Amino acid sequence: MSSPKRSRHGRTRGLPALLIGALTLALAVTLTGGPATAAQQDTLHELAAAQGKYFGSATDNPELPDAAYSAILGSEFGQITPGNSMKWDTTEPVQGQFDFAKGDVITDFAAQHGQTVRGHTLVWHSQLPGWVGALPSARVEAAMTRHVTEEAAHYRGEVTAWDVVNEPFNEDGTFRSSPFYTAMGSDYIATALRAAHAADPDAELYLNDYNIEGLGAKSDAMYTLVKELLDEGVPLDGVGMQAHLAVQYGFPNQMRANMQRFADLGLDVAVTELDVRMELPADAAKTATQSSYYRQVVETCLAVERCIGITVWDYTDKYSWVPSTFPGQGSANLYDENLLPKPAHSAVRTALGGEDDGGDGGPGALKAQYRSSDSATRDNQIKPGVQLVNTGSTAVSLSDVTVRYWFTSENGASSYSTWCDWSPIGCSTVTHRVATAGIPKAGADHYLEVGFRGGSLAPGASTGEIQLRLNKTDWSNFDESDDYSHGSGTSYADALKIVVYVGGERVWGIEP
Ligand code: 9MR
Repeated sequence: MSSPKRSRHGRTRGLPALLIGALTLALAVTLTGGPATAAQQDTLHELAAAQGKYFGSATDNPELPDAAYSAILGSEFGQITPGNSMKWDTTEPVQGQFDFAKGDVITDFAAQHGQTVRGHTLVWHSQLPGWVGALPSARVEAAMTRHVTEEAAHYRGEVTAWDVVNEPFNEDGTFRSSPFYTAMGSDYIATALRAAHAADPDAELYLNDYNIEGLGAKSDAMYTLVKELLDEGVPLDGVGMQAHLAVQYGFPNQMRANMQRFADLGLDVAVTELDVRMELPADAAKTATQSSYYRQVVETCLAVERCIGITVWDYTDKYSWVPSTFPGQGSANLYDENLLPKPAHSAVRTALGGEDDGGDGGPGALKAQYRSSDSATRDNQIKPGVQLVNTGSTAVSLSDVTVRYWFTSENGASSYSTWCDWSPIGCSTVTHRVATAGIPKAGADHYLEVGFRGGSLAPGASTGEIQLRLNKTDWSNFDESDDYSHGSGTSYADALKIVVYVGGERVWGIEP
């Protein structure tokens, strides 16, 4: 059996600076480069990697064009699993006609972002093309072996681990019926593992199932099976515990002891599909339970040496499988539908040894509202109106807060004048400057950064509008129509493209 692969360590992600400015009401700022750097916050994967584990996420091809989504996927996670694109119905929809195009998009994304890939899945009763079920029993083994061989060979060197067989058991621990079980009995599992090993001897080979996280009939069945496979010398490296948890069903029974008994057989264990759903609407109690479940899963994996890592079954509620499968349930993921970290994210961070990121609705729960005070998109000034609202339950110290409005400079001078024209909190308390984006993005090569010299925003309170204005020092024109943060609304509304940071950590909005 090969040794577990550890994903790489040490990537860092630039995060915005906390600015303590001494800027006057109207100040020309000459650009000298990128923004100052603040203390860098480790990603979930970096925190996990420091403990010898990986932290990953499922993803799916239709989600990748969502730039804000893929930016987080590519930076926060060290491992990805394709949610659908390596399944049999996608990869061999017609017998003998293999199509790896969608899965290749996922492995390419991983390669570009220095991530490992868990392959999911070679043999499963679900998402099987109709032709497999229609085969005479005598031809199923050859078809299965061919499928496993072709796919594992195709991804050799690109997939570090395979869920070779997915969900082989019923809840009571009996074998689940499938064309494979019907044709071969439980021997299909050993046959599939041997075929995968022959096709990719370096891949870690897993059996993967749900409701095997705790001690119980189903995990007992998995335990008995893997022990037999190991005794027979069948190539098997690990057990994947999906961990689709729900606050209403309780935390798995003795998860640590259960994980440890598999580890004691010499197997790796991975948490492969973690999410924690709840009956909607979410409330404080359910949210707290959810955070606790996420935290306990992380603590369990950290406590079991052979637990090699955790994969969440996508990281955002925006792309969760839950609402369509369990009507009335949802909010299962670490980030909300606006890609903002939820309390569970803080729970995972702190369990991994990181600092609390303020995603607990406590200090730092701010939102930005915006209106355009300027109907002319092609003149020499940009006039955003911005206000901040404290949506949390604790006061926020404004001197910790920065706000960014992204725009493009077009041609002309590279120095700017920035202005606060009016605000009920007093422009003398508001700082402002223009800086170049560290990595220029479409619609965003510069940003106006607003800060505060002091003051505090009580729960529920708003700063009231801050009327901002900027121009290039040569007064050449802008074209605001393609500016990332620009909007045409003339009354204040929540604005996700205005990004708010507390202590350098993003608490609202989506970066370009
Ligand atoms: O996330 C997947 C979803 O997009 C598919 O519609 C669904 C179809 O069964 O499969 C989901 O992923 C499943 C995974 O492959 C195996 N474990 C359960 C996951 C959630 O259903």
